[in-house]
Amino acid sequence: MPSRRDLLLAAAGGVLLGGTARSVLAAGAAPGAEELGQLPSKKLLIRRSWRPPNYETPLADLVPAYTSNDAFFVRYHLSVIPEIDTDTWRLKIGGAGAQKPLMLTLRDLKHDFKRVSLVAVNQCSGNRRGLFAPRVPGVQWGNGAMGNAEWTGVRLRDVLTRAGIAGEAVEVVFNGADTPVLPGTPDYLKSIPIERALDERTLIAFEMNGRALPHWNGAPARLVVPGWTGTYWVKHLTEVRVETAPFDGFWMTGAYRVPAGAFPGAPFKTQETPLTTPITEILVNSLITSPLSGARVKAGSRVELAGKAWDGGAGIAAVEVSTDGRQTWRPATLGKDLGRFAWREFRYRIETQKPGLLVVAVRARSLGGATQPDKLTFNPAGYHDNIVQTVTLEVG
Ligand SMILES: Nc1nc2c(c(=O)[nH]1)N[C@H]1C(S)=C(S)[C@@H](COP(=O)(O)O)O[C@H]1N2
Ligand SMILES: [Mo]
Repeated sequence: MPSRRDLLLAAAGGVLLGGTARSVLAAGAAPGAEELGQLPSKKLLIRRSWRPPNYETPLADLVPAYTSNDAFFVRYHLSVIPEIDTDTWRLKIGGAGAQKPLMLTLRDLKHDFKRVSLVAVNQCSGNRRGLFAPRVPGVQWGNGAMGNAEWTGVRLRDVLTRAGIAGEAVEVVFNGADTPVLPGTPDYLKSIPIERALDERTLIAFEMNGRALPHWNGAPARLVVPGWTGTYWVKHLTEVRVETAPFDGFWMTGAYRVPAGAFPGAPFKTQETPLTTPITEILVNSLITSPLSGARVKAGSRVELAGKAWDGGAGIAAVEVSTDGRQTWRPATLGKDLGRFAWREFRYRIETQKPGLLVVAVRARSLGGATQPDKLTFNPAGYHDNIVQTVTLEVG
């Protein structure tokens, strides 16, 4: 059997990455509990799979306003992930809808276009899939396949404009440097509608929280599609293609789709079928970061509830808390507005009364009027779990 380190190196495309791979069980972990693991230059994260590397951010690391680069979740579909030499890296811009195909170095990208920064949540479509009942296949993510960061780069629009966009362009396709181990596995390519590609907030980013992108989060440059789920945020970009026909790659037609009409969100017209449509925007959602469910608190005491709320870019209007079985709701205090694609911190002071179990429910509302549902809309891929969040306290 290969050792874990061998697997890690294989996952890194055979490139020696330095640093050690280690894995430990969380202290006092019960059988079946979350296993922690470490990728080079990352801190201990919750390991969901080794190969490809899928690592989730622990709840404690989702407390700060910005998720730190070394704690940010890592999601890959393919296991050959080369470490890219920034000096020889090239980004190719072409496709049937590009009139003047071009090739950019990292230097060109950084110096020839206007630099832009924005704060946005990167959330995997399958975040919380592991909480689905009945269980659905796929990486069994808990709450941490997401994070909030400041992304810095250039507008995709500016780069495409230089390549000359044909009037017939319908989609833009992105490829990254990672490849499958077996030739039968489809390479990871994604497309977005031309309108989304030309949106001024769609970026080719080379920095995260003011530092160069970490290897595992897409160095040297990745796509950032604020408000859309992480699947479109292609890492280790190598090629951008302006296309005049809908892209029919597996990761568009065979994955990351939801039943037609089941969820709100921006349409993706050129990829719709009568039965399914690509997942697009992040739905309004919240996460309670403290207290933890099961916490023991004294009757007649005060407990600070805290967490984050976010959506696909309308922005957060309110977060409401119920301590009486969802009959009455009171507003939480919102923290600093970091931008409409960022998450928003919230706080609420709970006054505990009689001993017993106290269920605290939290729901966010967006400026677009959307709110979190009580019940999960089941879908076979386990996406869009944005139901009302709860913690249960033991008041004694
Ligand atoms: N090249 C490449 N880019 C990719 C992926 C991938 O497998 N390969 N996965 C996507 C998915 S599904 C998600 S959720 C995000 C996760 O971003 P992160 O790993 O930086 O957290 O990357 C996206 N970009
Ligand atoms: Mo994802």
